Amino acid sequence: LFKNMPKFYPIIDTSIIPISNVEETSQMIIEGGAKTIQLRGKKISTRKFIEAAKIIKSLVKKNNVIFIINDRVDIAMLVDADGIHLGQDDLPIVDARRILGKDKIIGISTHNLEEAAAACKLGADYISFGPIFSTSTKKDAQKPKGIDGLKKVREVVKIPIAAIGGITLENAQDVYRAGADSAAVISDILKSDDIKDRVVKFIKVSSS
Ligand code: 3NM
Repeated sequence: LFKNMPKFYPIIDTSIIPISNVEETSQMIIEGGAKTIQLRGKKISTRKFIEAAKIIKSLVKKNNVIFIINDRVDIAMLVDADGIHLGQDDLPIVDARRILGKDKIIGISTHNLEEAAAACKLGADYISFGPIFSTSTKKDAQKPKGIDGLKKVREVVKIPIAAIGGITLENAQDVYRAGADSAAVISDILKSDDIKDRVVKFIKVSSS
């Protein structure tokens, strides 16, 4: 289980931030007070993914920030990340667990009650659920599930839930009220003119 999952879960997506900005962006996110960071690189080369992962690892290590890598179990092992985040079409949870062992965090994206229940049964440490609101970041995202969709999942899922998809500073409070343990955010952070300040504000909302 992802115990004490941070309530704010920023994701550095290399389709929005070029590799050359990964270091500065991570630094801003950490200085803003985030306690976890995920690296997501859907279309970059393996070499570039590794480069970005090593940059973030060196920063999180100094700052006691939890580091989760999207999809690439091999790269998570290589840089000794704290865990991975899997998609429904990525490595199955059970196989990822066999490779990573019991001490690494394994999260998985879910989009309905069935996927959420299966994730729990298979030993995920947390799930993400979404998209809550409409998003243009994930091109193949499903129809928004809304706050009501989130509440329904909350009713049946005991493990931590990170709400994702279209979450902004303005609507973050709504996902916490609906029972999300965490709010996972890409564009509202990465497209901000002042990333550090935006993170500070998110953390303020998450702890109010
Ligand atoms: N996964 P933003 S929605 C990466 O529904 C991702 O599983 C989703 O980006 C899901 O915060 C999404 O910019 C995109 O909306 C989140």
